[in-house]
Amino acid sequence: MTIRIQPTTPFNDQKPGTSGLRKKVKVFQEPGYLENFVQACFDVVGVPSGQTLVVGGDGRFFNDCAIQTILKMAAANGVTKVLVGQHGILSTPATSCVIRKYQAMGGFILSASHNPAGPDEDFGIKYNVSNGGPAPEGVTNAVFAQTLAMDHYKIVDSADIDLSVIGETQVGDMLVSIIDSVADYAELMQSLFDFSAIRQLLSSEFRMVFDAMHAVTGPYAKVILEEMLGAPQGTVINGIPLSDFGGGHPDPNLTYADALVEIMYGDNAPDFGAASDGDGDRNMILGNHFFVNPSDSLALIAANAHFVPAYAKGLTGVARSMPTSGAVDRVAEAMGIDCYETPTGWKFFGNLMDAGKVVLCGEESFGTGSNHVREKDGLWAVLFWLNVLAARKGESVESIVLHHWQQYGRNVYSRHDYEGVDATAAAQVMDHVRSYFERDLQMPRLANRLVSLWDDFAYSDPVDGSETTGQGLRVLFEDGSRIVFRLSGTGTQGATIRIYLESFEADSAKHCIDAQILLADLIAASHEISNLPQLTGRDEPTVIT
Ligand code: G16
Repeated sequence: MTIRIQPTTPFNDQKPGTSGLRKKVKVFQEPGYLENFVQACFDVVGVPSGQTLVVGGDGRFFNDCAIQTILKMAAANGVTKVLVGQHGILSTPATSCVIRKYQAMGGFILSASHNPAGPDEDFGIKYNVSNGGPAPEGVTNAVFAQTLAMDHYKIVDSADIDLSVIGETQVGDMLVSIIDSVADYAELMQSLFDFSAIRQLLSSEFRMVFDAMHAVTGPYAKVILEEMLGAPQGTVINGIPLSDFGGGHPDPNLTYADALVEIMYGDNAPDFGAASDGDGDRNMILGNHFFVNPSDSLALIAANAHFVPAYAKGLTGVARSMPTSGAVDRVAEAMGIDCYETPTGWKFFGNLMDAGKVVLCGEESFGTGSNHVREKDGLWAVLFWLNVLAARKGESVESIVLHHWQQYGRNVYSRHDYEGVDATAAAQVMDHVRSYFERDLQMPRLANRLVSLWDDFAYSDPVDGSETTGQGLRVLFEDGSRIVFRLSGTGTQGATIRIYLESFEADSAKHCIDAQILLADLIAASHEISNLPQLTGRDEPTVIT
């Protein structure tokens, strides 16, 4: 095996965002761009001898090319064995599952999640560590520093391998094992949930539809829902992964999952609808003419965990990202367990799960998961809901949510996204919020409420003591309401401003009122504090959740 030491020069824009490095495909196709990042990861994490690496992605355009390059670089960097999903396909939670099951050193996940795919769209890469979770900030910061100092990368000159055939082959001295993309993950799901109860539910009058949005979850959903659980053929729609996701935007929300929304809000709608995103870690849950807000979904999952075999013995604790509503906090309080508040990004849950402090985690951004892997997990959430629906025989999704609100009160919640905003204008919006509060020591009254605190959220990891600052501007009101302003860390074009709005409604007579109506005064206040309409020229959010 001949290792080629290829001279290179650094790129200065390889700082990983909320979840890895995401750029346009064209950027990744620049000579050395992918290679520099991969080499920086190997340089930082090191490659002890005898180690296994996992590589897979969501099947988007450039997935297979990137895998061939990574394999040649892994061989040159001394990796002993690589596990690759067949056709280069591994969902993000499945990658986490495989890393953990085979005690691999870590893995590369090739995905830009829900961002559109194709030659002119987005690509992404992130490194997950040996616990199966995204590399923590200490590692991603070190990788970024290393990318700024790159002068060479290592690669072997060998032919591309066939990713379509399950079996073993060699790249240089390194063994490559092409594995079934679904089997390990499906087996894990079977070990967590009451499959026979779900099978019974799916063979009854109950009707469901799962929209894989032409992204990675299709093959997983087909095997698990249709083959293992006996849901009728056709339950999974848009189930074939396409390299451009069929031209769609596989972000499971009310705007982009419009095909599913149409079915679930149409005549003769099914009882249950769900969708997952590009790489299979997000989920959206719908009932017949009913949307479950992701923050509520997390709270409901926690409150109903006793129905699910793997969680029936109780939860040690739960965690949510800061912008996620406090609905799960109320459940945790009632259960007498800890609830942690972390910055946005699944990587912040890893330490808490490894230390046994939390079992369930979730985010407002359609992410829910547990300590079964170290990523959020779209199909897991769908199976959790199905298990709960099977156990609470005959109850609809809507009735389960309304009962939950009756018991705990409703954390009325919404997120307003302003996508593709000019980056300078977005920075001005954030500055305007800061200066609004900095100009006066007195806390103002807004939306008929007294502001009790404003800050830029900072987090001190209770396990390793690491500090993370600048995680979102919070405006907290005396009555528990909140407005949070954050810039997204996952976009590739301009900036995305996210405004998170939350208030609490104890009166069940008001629980059915639309969140946008209940939050109208906070929405108006958010514009007043930030001057967003004037600074960005936008009257309406791009996406409302
Ligand atoms: C990623 C992260 C999540 C985060 C989400 C949104 O999800 O893993 O933790 O909540 O992005 O982040 P932002 O608000 O910075 O855009 P995914 O599904 O894109 O990998």
